[in-house]
Amino acid sequence: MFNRNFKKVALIAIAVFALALAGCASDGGEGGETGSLGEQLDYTITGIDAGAGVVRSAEQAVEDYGLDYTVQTSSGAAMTQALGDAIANEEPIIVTGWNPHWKFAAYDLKYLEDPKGSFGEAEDIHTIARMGLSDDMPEAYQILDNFYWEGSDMEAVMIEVNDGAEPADVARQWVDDNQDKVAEWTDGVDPVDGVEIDLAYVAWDSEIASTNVIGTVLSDMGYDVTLTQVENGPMWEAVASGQTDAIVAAWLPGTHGDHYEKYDGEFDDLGANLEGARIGLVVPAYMEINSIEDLVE
Ligand code: PBE
Repeated sequence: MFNRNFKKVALIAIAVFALALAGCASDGGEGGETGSLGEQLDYTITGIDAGAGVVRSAEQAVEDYGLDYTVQTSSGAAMTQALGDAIANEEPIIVTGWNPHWKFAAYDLKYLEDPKGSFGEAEDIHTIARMGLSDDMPEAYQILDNFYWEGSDMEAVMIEVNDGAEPADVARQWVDDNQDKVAEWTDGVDPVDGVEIDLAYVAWDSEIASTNVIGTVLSDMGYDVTLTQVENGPMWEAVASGQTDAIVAAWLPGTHGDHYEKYDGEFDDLGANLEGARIGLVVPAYMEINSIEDLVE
């Protein structure tokens, strides 16, 4: 008798406890998940390499908007992996993003509005040569100075690389398929015979694309081309000190503005090779937030 009553009470207690738990879970739940958006995201913005300008700008945004978030650094590849995984599971995610980038063709994404301007305005990507390159390698200098393409060109290369092809092979194919553009870059320039040239770059998908393409063009003109992969800070230091001959990966005026100022006068800015680039916080289109301000709790 006592035993039966005890069982009944215990069952009721469990039922009440379970109901209370369910009530808590639905409280403030978003998209069927539990907790606030910040809790679901573990207050994390998925960043890329620590040296990237977009990571620095994201940290600036955390400060400007007074967010409780931290920017987790990793790599461009880890970021796109996390983005793909989140989208496959329809989970929320916030990444440090930029375009040109293949992710906008692969997924339905949006930039979060940035009313405080932490990420700056539209950016251009510049070609920067070391001091003295114009005298030492006038042919390469001329080609680098002429190098200019569209975001859609860069994205076409990035998409193929993301599909698994070797960057050098994709660049080869792009150069073969776009001889009209390449002819403008090499117009009136004489070929050379095995002169060594070094281009430094960071392993961002966009810069893997551009550096391989211009490297292929220089190689076709007779240069013995080395592509040296480094981090962002060392890339700027290398072109300022003359350790590398040129970079085509300078995002200006905002993203790499600090490096530009630091080494101003120690390099030769050849101007934009691509216009209308952008950086910011990027989320899947299915997320309900539209502005960085929506992350303030
Ligand atoms: N990026 C791609 C770089 C520049 C090119 C936006 C990741 C950066 O943030 O420094």
